[in-house]
Amino acid sequence: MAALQLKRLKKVVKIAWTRLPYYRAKMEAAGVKPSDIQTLADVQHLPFTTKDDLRGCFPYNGFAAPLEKVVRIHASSGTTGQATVVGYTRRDIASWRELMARLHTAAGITSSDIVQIAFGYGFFTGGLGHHYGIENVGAAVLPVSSGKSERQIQIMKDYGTTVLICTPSYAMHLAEIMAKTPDRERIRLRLGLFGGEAWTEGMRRALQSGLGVFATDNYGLSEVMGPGVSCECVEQNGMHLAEDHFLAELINPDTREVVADQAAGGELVLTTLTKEAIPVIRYRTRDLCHFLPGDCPCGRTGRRMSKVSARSDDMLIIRGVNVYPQQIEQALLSVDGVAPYYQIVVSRTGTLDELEVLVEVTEGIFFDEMTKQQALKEKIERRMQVELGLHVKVRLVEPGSTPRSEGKAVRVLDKRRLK
Ligand code: DLL
Repeated sequence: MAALQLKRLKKVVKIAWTRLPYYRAKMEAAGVKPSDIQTLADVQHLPFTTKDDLRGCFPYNGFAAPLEKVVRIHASSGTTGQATVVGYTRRDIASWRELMARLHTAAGITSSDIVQIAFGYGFFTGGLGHHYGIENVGAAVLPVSSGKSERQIQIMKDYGTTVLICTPSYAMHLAEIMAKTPDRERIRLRLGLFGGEAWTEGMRRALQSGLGVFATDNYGLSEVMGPGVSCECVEQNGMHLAEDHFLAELINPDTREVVADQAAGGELVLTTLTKEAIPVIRYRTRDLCHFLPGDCPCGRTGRRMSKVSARSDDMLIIRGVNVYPQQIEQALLSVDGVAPYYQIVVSRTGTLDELEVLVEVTEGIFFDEMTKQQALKEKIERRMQVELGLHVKVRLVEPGSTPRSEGKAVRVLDKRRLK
């Protein structure tokens, strides 16, 4: 694998040098040239690529292949600013399809499955990315796309869906609707492949019991391809990286040095090794994770990354304490009686930041007497204090009152930014 990666790395660096002016300028500024790449460790001498670099290439300046070789274009809009455009040559699409089929097979999908894709189809890579992999495995795809949640459930019943693919937050919303559906026994779901956003083990438990599935995680980002960068297998213990297509490093996001202890973790940095249309070198994903030691009992060799614990740019600083939304989710879902629907609200009174979490409770508890509600609220607040080292105000709210997502959930309402 290392020999293959080195061969591919040398090639991609040469291509970037000759065909990507923005990247060549960076290399020249850093004083490195393609011939300096002699070992895999030499990747560390190469400059990073950031989302802003790619935005600056809008729409086609980051393409290393001529447009007539490009057969597909996706884009990631993000919440602010210019979209990042990604292109694929025929070969890129073929590798993507192959990687997706690997992912689906690792998660247990076979040609007998009926797979409902409830990711958005369109510029977002989730829908079409998964679609082609499923076809490659030979299972049947139901290309439903996201939204129209009641209809999603009806389709599951009518078509005998066995696998659901979407974001974990949308899956949670579907679970909620499913709980109220009259003839639930008609639903034959057995697997759930969830990705596109961070989710905790507590959310996995809630999804597995709510939907009656075995749930696995899969990770990717449009800048380097889309889904398919890494995926869990049936061991549910770390995501296998597609190392023949991506070279993965972990860096300390502050010093930008490669971390010595990979098990301790850092920010994931990815270099595409085979992409033709848009090769990306040392892309700073902002996603925090660690690498898992040892081999996976499934028999796949190579490196596994942990679930993504957070995005470095999602970090909230509350009265000097760093808090990630996933830590809040983890603390919350470890308390009995809490439904996995919540919203984080950050506000400022005078100079003081406040963190409030609106937590939906199961119907029984909501209609319980005040003393029981108060006890639960205090229990959650204590758990938050222990886990986050911060006093968090908890407000118990009625079931169904926090926003539901059909794609990626927006968990944080930062009122400080609205002022
Ligand atoms: O979300 C690609 C994708 C689609 C992956 C469907 C998996 C399934 P983007 O819209 O460019 O691409 O967003 C990429 O989403 O940098 C992470 O922050 C986050 N993300 C994606 N998958 C996971 C995951 C797609 N499994 C950004 N766990 C990434 C945690 C994830 N975060």
